[in-house]
Order: sequence, then C-alpha cells, then structure tokens
Amino acid sequence: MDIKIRSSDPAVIALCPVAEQEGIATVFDRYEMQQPQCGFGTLGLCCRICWKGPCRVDPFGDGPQAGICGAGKDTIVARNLIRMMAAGAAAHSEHGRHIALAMQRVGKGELPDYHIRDEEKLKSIAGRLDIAVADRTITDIAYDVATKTLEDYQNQDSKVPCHWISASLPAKRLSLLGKLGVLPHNIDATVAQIMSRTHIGCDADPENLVLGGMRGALADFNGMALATELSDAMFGTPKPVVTQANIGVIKKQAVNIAVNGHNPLLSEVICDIASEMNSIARDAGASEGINIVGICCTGNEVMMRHGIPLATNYLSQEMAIFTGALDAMVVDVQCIMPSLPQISECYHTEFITTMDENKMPGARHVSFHEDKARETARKIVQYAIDAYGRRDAKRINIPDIKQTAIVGFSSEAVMAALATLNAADPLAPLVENIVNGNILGVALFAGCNSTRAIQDENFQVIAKILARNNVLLLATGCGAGAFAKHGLMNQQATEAWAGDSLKAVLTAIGVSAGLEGPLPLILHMGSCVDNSRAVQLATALADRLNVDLSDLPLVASAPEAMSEKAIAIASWSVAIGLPTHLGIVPQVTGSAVVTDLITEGAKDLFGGYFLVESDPALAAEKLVAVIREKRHALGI
Ligand code: NFS
Ligand code: SF4
Repeated sequence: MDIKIRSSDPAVIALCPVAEQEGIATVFDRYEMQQPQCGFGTLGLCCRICWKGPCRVDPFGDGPQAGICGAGKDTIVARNLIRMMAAGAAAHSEHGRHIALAMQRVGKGELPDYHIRDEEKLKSIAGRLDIAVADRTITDIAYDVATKTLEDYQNQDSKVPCHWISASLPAKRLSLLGKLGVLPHNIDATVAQIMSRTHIGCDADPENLVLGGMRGALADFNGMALATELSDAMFGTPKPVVTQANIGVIKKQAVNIAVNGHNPLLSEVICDIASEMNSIARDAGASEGINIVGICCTGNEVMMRHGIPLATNYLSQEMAIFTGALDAMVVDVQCIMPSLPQISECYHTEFITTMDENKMPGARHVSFHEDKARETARKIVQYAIDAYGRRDAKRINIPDIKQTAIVGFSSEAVMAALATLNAADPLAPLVENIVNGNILGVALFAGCNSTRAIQDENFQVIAKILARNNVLLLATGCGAGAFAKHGLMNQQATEAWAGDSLKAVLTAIGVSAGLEGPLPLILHMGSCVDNSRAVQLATALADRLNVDLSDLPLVASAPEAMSEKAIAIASWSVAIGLPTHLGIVPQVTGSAVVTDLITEGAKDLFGGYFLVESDPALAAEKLVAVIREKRHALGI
C-alpha cells in the first residue's frame, strides 16, 4: 500500500507499516476496500427515506428520473442534504445542552465536582443575555445563565429567535436572516421540523427545503456558540499556551491516557484526577507519572485550556494505539472511530466509553455522570495504570515526531494581545492593518479530515499560499490539529511562511504581548464548537466598521470536510455571509438546482456561498481573489 498518497503526516507514514506488519486494518485500508464508492450516493441521488426504496435517479437521464413516490432528483438531493445539516445541529446542540444542564446544576449547588472557574467570563455572558449580576452570587448568576440558555431548546414562540444567535451576530445580519425566515427560535424544534418536512410525502420544493436546512444550520451555530461560552465560564477562557503536537507526545516512561471526543465535562475531570494520581502511576513503575494526550476536538479543548499535548487529529486516531504505549483511550461522543475498540483488543490498551448513549462493541463502558465525576474519573485512570503493567515492551514503537505549537487564541485572548498595542481601542490596530492592506484579509480554517483527500495536505497547501498573500489565518477543530502537527502554529512558521506585511503585524502584536517574537502563523481558536469564537471576532470587526459580515474580507475553508457537523458549520458559515470553501465535492451534484442554490443562489440571498474546489493551490488562488473582491467593494 502506498501510504504516502493517503496522509501527509509523517507519524502516520511511520506507523501504517506497523499496522500492516501486525495484520490490522486501518482507516486507509478500509478506504481501499470501499473502492469504487457508489456513484448514486456520491451525487446525492440515492433515497432511503422510506421502505419502498431505496430509489435512485439516473444522473445521465436515461434511466428513472423519479423515485417510486415521484420524488425527483432535486427533491432527493435537497432532502438528503438538509437531513445531514439537522444531524450536525443535533450533535453540537446536544453537546451544548449537556454543558448547560451541568451549569444549571452547578448553580443549584448539586455538582460539587464542578465550579465556575472564570467568573469574569460568566458575568460577561450574563451581560450579553440581559441577566443582572450586581450583588448576586456566582452560583445564582450561573443558574440564570444556564436557565436562559436552555430556553433556546424550549421556546415555542416562533417570532422570538434564540437568545444566543441574537446575542452573537451583527444587527444587520440578524435583520436579513429574520427577513429570510431562517432565524431559529428553538434548536430542538428546528431539528425536528427538518426531520418532519423531509418525511415521505412532505416538502418537495428544493429551495424551500434548503432554506429550512439553513435554519437548522443556524440552530447549529446557536448550539455551538452556547457550548463554547458556557464551557469557558466553567473551565476557563483559553489564553496562549505553548505545547506540542503529534504522536511523539506519547511517552515511553509514562502511563499514557488519550482523551478523545468532544465534551470538556469529561476530559477536564480526567486531567484533574490524573495530576492527583501521578504517584500511584510512579509506584506502578511509570517514572514519568501520567501523561494525558488529546485526540480530535477533546484534544483541542484540553490543549487550549491546559497545554495538554495533542497526539493527533481525526483521520489518524487509530495510530495512537499502534505505538504500543497507549495505556488507555477514554472517549465520550462524536468522531470516534468504531474500529478503535477492536484495535485496542490487539494491544494492551484499555478502550473506555463513558456516555450511556455512545457505547461501542468491544469497549469497556464506565458510565460517566456529573454527580460522581471525580469518583468515576479515578476509576478510569486506575484502569489505565493497571493496563500499563500489561504492556508488551517489544511492541512499543513511538515515532519521535512532534512539533511545538502555541495555542489558545480565544477572541478574548486576541483582544488582550491587541490591547497591549492600544489599550483604549484594542480593535484599532487590527482595523488599521486591514484597511491599509498589511493584512489582506482573514481566513478561518475548520472541519475534519477525510479519506477523500490526502490527510492534512489541503490545509497546509492552502494556508501557506494565503499566508504568503498576507492573509491572517485562524483555525479550529481537526484543521487546527493538522496545523499544530505540521509545525504551522509556531513562531518559526511565521518567519518561514508569512508575507512581509503580515509578518510585521504578527511580530508587532506578538512582541508587545510578551511572546518575544511574532504570533504564530495560524491562530488556534479551539475545537469545532469554537468556530463561534471566530464569529465573535468577526462580529466585533463588522460592528466597528458598521458593515455586515458579508462585507468583510473574510473567508472560511473546510478543505477536508466530512462529518454532518461540518456540513452544518459550512452551511451556517454561508448563511452568515461568508464565502466558504469546500475541498471535498459535496454530495449534491446530482441536482443542478441544489448545486446552483448553494453556490450562486446563496450569494444573492445571504452574500455567502459555497466555493467548491478540490485542488488546494487553485482553491487558495480563488480565496485570495474573493478577498480582493471584498476589499474592492469596501473601497480599501
Ligand atoms: Ni469538527 Fe469533523 Fe470531528 Fe472535531 Fe475533527 S472530525 S466537524 S474537527 S473531531 S468535530
Ligand atoms: Fe423512493 Fe420516494 Fe421512498 Fe425515497 S421517499 S425511497 S424516492 S419512494
């Protein structure tokens, strides 16, 4: 197998042969086994919405042009697409609900294992939600913030939009979205409505369906914005921290525990307990104690708040086990490959699921509930320490591959860094440098890895070209993981790749913020739910310039998008007005009507649109051209 064509990550290239030698299939092997993938599915033309089906529409016009019920290609493609948006919205919003419910119980004094670690952040959130803070206890404020947040899952008055989206976007954008009828009033109701209108025999109008989907995507934004903000209040708002990324962060002499998944309610407690149980690990023979490493978005969460090193991102999560030195992998929800427990069984690794609604065959399940969080975390860490004793020294193979990364650029952290240049008006240096062209524009990289691309490659190629063109780069999720692993989130990368004027700006800010050098080439804004941080910054910029988000020289890119969550994110990115690049051809091209709607049609409605380009160098050129167009329209 030519592994190089599947991943650009040197750690993956080093470990795939180990898997092959062991006779264990990886995601890359399974990708091969799936070739050729179904053409109808690829085009979005397969419908399985009822049991008269599956039905498929012939893309060349020779065979059937409608399913048994009469649904044509446009209806089928649109229904399939918006059901994916609904699933993405449900996933992010469940995560958000989980945190809001936990915060509400903290407010009631029911969860002694959790606290409000960032009281200032809680108060600022309360201000945004019109909740009084004067002369009130922190727990009372937390209770009210959580309760008001949960109204976004309960409100039945469709004329009153969700609180969080109302508190997060510029007034101009909110008014446009309101006129288009796509402002969600209730996350759950919006998701349920998409499921209902796509049932057999309901909405068949592709434009109406796509607009309904956009409302679902904006519900996704609402869910992730509240998840991010409440997590910051409970666990701390990220500040820049220096750490390392890639598989070499696994240590031979330590009990290695990977936290994988998404929700900080689990990973935060594991981190706390691990630091308390170091001596037990040392007594078991691990001279370096316990080493927590992160994978996927949980990896981003603990990396930006605690400087916990990142082992890897989505597509290479299996590789951590092939090091033979991973003693446990602890997972909660989302983006966790079901292959992991099977691979763990071939090693000494304990694979532990923790959420009752997310179990996996072959895993040990330790049911995690917030009211017994520390006790449960202790049990989990002990399983890892016990597994350490069962390691097979002959099978340990940790490639010494890792890169330094400076992470943790929340919008608050960015503003704080800017304030060192201008305390009275922190946005001024950013605005000035955008207006004078030192910063050509801003690009946000988000989303997954996919086997449809070479892992991490699109991210790197596009980012380097944009950086050369003086575009300020932000990243979240597995995109951020890719950049951290490949050494693009450090100061050396700024020296190596930034265009001259961008380098000068990053250096001025970095030096004045006390980093003794430039800011990293790409600012790590966090996990996937933290895409809302970039929107917060963009909203501040738009308000400051008195324009809408669609007027800013701001683009988004999901060059390796794969999950339903990524589809939801990319769709709200379009809905809030951003030109949004996809490096993977979406499963909609079976319908010219839907394809036109989300590209050209969306431009007229939202200002934002999908820009599909799977060649990364070409994509970068197109993004630079879009940024120049936006500047031109602004007269700068
Ligand atoms: Ni987001 Fe994709 Fe998953 Fe995180 Fe990674 S795959 S959509 S980046 S871990 S959620
Ligand atoms: Fe076929 Fe219509 Fe049923 Fe879809 S909903 S499977 S197109 S009959």
